[in-house]
Amino acid sequence: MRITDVDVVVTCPGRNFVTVRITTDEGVTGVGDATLNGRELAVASYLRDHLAAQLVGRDPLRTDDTWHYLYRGAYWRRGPVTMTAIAGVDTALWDIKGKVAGLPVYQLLGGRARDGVTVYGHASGDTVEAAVEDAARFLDEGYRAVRVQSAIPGLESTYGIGGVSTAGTHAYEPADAAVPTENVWDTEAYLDHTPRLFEAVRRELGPLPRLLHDVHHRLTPNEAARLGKELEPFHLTWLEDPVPAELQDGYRHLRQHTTTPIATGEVFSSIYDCELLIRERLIDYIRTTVVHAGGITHLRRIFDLAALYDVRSGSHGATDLSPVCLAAALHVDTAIPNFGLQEYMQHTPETDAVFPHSYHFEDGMLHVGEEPGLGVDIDLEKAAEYPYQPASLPVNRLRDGTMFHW
Ligand code: CS2
Ligand code: MG
Repeated sequence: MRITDVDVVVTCPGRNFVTVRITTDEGVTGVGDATLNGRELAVASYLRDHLAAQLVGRDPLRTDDTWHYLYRGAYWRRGPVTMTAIAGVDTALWDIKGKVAGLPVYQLLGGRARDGVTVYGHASGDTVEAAVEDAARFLDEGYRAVRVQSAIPGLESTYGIGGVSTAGTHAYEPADAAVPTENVWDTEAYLDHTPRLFEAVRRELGPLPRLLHDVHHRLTPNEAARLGKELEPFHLTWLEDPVPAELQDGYRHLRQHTTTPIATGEVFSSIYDCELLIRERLIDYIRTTVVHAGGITHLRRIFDLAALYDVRSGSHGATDLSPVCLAAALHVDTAIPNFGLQEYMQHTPETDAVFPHSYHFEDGMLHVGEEPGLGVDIDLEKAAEYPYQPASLPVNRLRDGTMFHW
């Protein structure tokens, strides 16, 4: 069997997605997500202009050799653009492998290790009361875990609150989408408010629901240690991205001061970005994803390393990761021994129509389909109805205008 065509489809059903579609000489096709929010065209060009010609003629079943061919062959290794491009190709090849084998991909990854994939939803609110109410709604819908974010008094906008599309992710304002909107941030206001949010959530919802919170890279290690300590009475399942992840030494300080579980990794693109955090048990959950960490081939290596150190998976699953990524993630989540949680922000109906899939939500869990491959595809006609729209994520400044972390 040989690869004959590598197509890169950019479509924007409410937000941009990049999909790799690989065709073989025996007519088998596979799809892979290659979306990098706000930098989509960089990945599309990497695939179209630098990888496609190298892939035609290759044996699609040689997934490991192809992965190393693209990783070692790039010379300029790692980074989100390179690893997202490799991820798109790798995921499409695993889809083909499953179809050729006549098995759902999780069967090729060790078989079913659990009945379903426990997910968490995103509760939020402009006030603490609204956030508590929203969290209760998710629990009523059967979710067994919920992330809770609320607006910060005195701040016009806060990550994860308001200004979001119906899909619950970051709305694009087409008028100025090419230029990021600027938000204002105040760390002290956030640190003062957040313990009160979780005090209210636990008072109203009780001690059992699994609660998560995303700091979104905005604290120093000492500020994060303070927040972690103040949240200890509320027993979070995880505090996410407490500090920017470049200087990982900061996690040692954090770990010395709080038992609040830590999750990070959605911005990581390789095992080398998280090896120290895992090996020193500085985190409890690793959030790397199929689409941004080199595909199924590399992600399973990260999770296998994590399993050695009792670190569990907690893959990112915002709506800027397409249903193709989510379907692939669910196959990995279904098979690995150290599964923790899977993020699940529901895509819009338009997105689901562009990416027909067989996974489904039931009883607080997502369940993969049993058909050969990943159980997801791209409807090329529908995708063509939604041309690319320039879009970028917001940026953050402090009240004095200092450029900060978004
Ligand atoms: C967030 C994401 O879901 C999360 O945990 O960190 O929504 C993140 O902001 C976006 O995926 C960025 O594109
Ligand atoms: Mg996050």
